[in-house]
Amino acid sequence: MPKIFRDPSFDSTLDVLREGYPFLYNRSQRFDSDIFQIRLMGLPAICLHGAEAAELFYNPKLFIRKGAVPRRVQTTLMGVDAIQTRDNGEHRCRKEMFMALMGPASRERLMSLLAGEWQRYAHRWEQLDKVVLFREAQEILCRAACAWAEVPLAEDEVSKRARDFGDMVDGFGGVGPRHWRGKQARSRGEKWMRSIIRAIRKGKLPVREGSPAHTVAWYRDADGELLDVQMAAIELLNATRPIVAIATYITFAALALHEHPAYRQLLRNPADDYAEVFVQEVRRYFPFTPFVGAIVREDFTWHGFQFPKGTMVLLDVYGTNRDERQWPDPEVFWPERFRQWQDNPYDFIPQGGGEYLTGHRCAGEWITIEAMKQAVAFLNDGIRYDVPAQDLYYDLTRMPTLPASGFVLTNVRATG
Ligand code: PAM
Repeated sequence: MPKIFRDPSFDSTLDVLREGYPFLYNRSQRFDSDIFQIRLMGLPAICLHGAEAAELFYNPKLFIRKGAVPRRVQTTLMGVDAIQTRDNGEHRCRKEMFMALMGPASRERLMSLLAGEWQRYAHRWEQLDKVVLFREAQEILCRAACAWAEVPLAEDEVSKRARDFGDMVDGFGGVGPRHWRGKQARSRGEKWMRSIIRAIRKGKLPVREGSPAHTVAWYRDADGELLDVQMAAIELLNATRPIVAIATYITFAALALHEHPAYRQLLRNPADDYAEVFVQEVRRYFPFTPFVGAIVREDFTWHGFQFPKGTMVLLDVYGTNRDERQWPDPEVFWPERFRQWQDNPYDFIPQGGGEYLTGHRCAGEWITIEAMKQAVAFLNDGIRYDVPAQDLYYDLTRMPTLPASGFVLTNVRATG
């Protein structure tokens, strides 16, 4: 029986933080293998890379999520015991609730709210000396996400709530102050959402049936019970915060437009949906999620390698999106590569792979793609702007990462 190659390092926890996104990718290349083992926080972890391994990882019969998400990620990004950590019928039932919010009419409503906000902000930006796109996009997305979810948001709360959503995301790979900021943002966010859930259930806050706030507040879990107020608050954050997180991809899309201005013309061709391949390449090329984890459900073997029950398994998201077998010249930004892509749910996994309903693939992936296409069209044609000298470097050892300046625009003129 073949043995899984072990990284000679005694424990890799510090190396993960030191190397950041390419940690697993570096090793899969160094060991020339799609599977190897490390020790992480003192425990063995089997690491997987590439499409074939992703297909294994996303088989819900072989893996569970309970116990796979570090507590520090739950207390900042996702919420403790939220859908991302659930399995079996419990996960399926809750995922149906999230997917019910992702239908065409609901997505269209969100996109139309977003379109209005981009227009409004464009006129505001004309009065400003400079605009930090990342921060402004977070506010725009926060306003639209709350309006879409029917979560009331007073004008004087907007920047604070947008910042809190952002800090929850920013906390997932942070230690020290960044982690604490993420935790505090989550505490405030959960308190806010608890008050909304209570108000809806007491009939004090009227919300439309089918809206995200109504759906979460009145959702009955697999056991037929309403979620407790805290869990409902966590899941309402899970329906809204990831929309604000799209600001990261929008900022990277602005960077791509800046670094490859030739695409501006191609994006204007009405006969071609070039925006689709452009935003897919942004999601492939620029880093967001470094890896995801799961736990082996029962002993099994794969290609003769043993996976003992209870072992932590990590899937290399960053490296799978630059696997040369599927993505030749992975370090070249080249949207046309997506013309040939066969929609394989395992070789391109920026927001997870596999199935939406039965698996842990991000429910908001379609929203992400549509919001990015809209933002790219807006940056290309909705405004004119200058990009002054600034620090556009994004540090791969920081998770999540972003161009250091947040992408500054000056001399903004709205075209509409
Ligand atoms: C959201 O949920 O708001 C969308 C953004 C999610 C992106 C990151 C997902 C990260 C998942 C696991 C990360 C573990 C990394 C730990 C690094 C030390």
